[in-house]
Formats: sequence, C-alpha cells, structure tokens
Amino acid sequence: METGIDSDLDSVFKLSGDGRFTVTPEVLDSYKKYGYIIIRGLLTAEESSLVEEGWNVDPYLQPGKYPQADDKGDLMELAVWDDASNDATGLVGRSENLAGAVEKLLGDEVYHYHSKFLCKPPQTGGSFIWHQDYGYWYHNSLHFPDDMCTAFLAVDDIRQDNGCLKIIPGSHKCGRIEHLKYDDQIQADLERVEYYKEKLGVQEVVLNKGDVLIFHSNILHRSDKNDSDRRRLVLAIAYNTKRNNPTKPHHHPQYKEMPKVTNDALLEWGKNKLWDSTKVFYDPRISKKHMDNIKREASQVALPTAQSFQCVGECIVAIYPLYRLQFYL
Ligand SMILES: O=C(O)CCC(=O)C(=O)O
Repeated sequence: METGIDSDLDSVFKLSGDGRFTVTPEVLDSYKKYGYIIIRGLLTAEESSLVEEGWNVDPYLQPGKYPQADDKGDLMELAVWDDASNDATGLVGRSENLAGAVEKLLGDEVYHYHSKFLCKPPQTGGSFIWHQDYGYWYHNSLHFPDDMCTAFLAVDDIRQDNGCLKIIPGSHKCGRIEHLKYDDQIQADLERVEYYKEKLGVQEVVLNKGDVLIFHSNILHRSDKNDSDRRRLVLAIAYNTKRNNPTKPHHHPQYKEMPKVTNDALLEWGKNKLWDSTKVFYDPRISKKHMDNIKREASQVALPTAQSFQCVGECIVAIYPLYRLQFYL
C-alpha cells in the first residue's frame, strides 16, 4: 500500500504566528506513535536560500563534495561534516526551533552528530535502498536508538518525481532490524520490510522548500532516483543525546556541547555571509572502509541476480544440443 498525497500525512505541524515551534503534548505523542513529525515552513524562502548557498557557493564546502553511486550507477553528490559550524547550515541545526524541538522530542540535551547535503541532480540523482539509520549507527557503539534522530530539511521542493523520501510510519517500534548483504548492498532484511510495508503502509514524504521532516533513527526509509528535470537538495542533520555518548570513539564525534542560537541568527548571518573555515569535511574513503567492515559482518542473502540468470541461460544453451541429440540415437 502506497499513500503519498500531502493531506494523507499524519504528524504534520507548523510554526505559531510568532514564528516559533512548540513541542506540545500532541506533537510529542505523534512523534512517539509514528516515529516522525513534519514541520511545514520551518524556514522562509529567504532563509532556505541562505542554506542553499551553503551548497552552491560556500568556498570551504566545494572541495568536500563527492559523488556516490547507487546500485545502478546513478550518481548523487554529497558533502558530510561533523562540527555544526557557525554558518548557514550550522545556524539552522542549532536554532531554537530545530535543536530545541529535537531536545524535547528526545528528552535530553542534544549534540550535532553530523550533517550532510544530499543532492540528487536532475535525471541522474540515484536512489537509496531500505534502511534504518540506526542499522548503521549501531556499529558506531551507540546503544539507544530512541536518543537519535535526523532532521531532513528540504532545500528544494521535493515531490515523488525528484526522489522524495519514502518512510514506513511506526516502523521505529519494530526495533533495529537486521541489515543484510544483498549482492553488494547492505539493506534492512527485505522479508521483514515487505511485512511492515503491508502492515503499516508506505508514506511518500512530499516537502516544500523550507519544510523539515524529523525522524527516529529506526524509521525504515528509502528513496527513488530523481527522474525529473529538477534538482533535489536536502540538508540532513543527525542528532544524538548527551546521555547516549558513544562508548567507543569512531569516525563521527563523541558528545560535544552544541550551543543553541536564536531563530533569527540565520538571517543575521545572511547580512555578512561569513563562511566557517573550521568545518572539516568527511573523507568518503572512511565511510567506504566502515561500510566494507559492516558488509564483512553482514549475512549474504542469495538473490536471483543478472549473473545467475546468465548462468541458467548458459546451462540451457549447453544442455539443449544433448537434448536434441537423443532423437538421433
Ligand atoms: O536522501 C535520501 O533520499 C535518503 C538519505 C538517507 O537515507 C541517508 O543518508 O541515510
């Protein structure tokens, strides 16, 4: 069952008249029930454009961009960094409206685990397979999935045709699902995913520029290739709580205080646009090495791959002459 019309979405909220977001008991209940909330219009068009400049023109970010191919070779462009920073992206991630809401949803002080821009260029931007973020974060010595979430901020309008996120609402209640190796890809156990899809439905998350989806680290999600002529740019900010400090150091940070800023800090920054030279961008080779380790540990699931079809084909070609031969014997 796939839904996806805007009005079908549960868990959708907006700012109050004074531009603040409040986590009311209803918001909290919704997050606990569905594992996500959407805040419409977290950023105005002007604020969203400042974030977009982070991707387009931040001179420190440009060399941090790297391509990532999906299983079909379709390319996305990414940039990943650990420190929240003092420029456009960091000031959104640290804002009272966003970081303050996340603290209320998770019930503790939060820190910046990492941020990334995910750009699906028109026509070529690749897909993501079914996974839970905690399916991977589990391997980083993090123990409490309820203490982690991602804020998925739409920097462009995101529709079905440019690769919107698909989520299974309520799947955070299924706990961490085994992530298995299918061919060369690590995905959530697809037999279980099929069951949850049937039981809970799939929600296509259509967002307007400036909207944010905040989702639990165990929500199952995926997205399709960008088949449109429009780019799909997202800023995804991952948060962790102070009390869930990873028990072993790894390639993302341990707890470090993340001072919050007022909601107008982004527009103030926009007056001078001083890009933060201290941001350290992630080397994709580290994440490749990390994923290779996870792959080594994961169980392989046999799939009818193109290779096995080819193998069956070759057998038929080999056996057919023998079959014909019997008529002559
Ligand atoms: O950008 C997307 O569509 C999905 C990204 C994602 O799931 C991830 O980075 O874990």
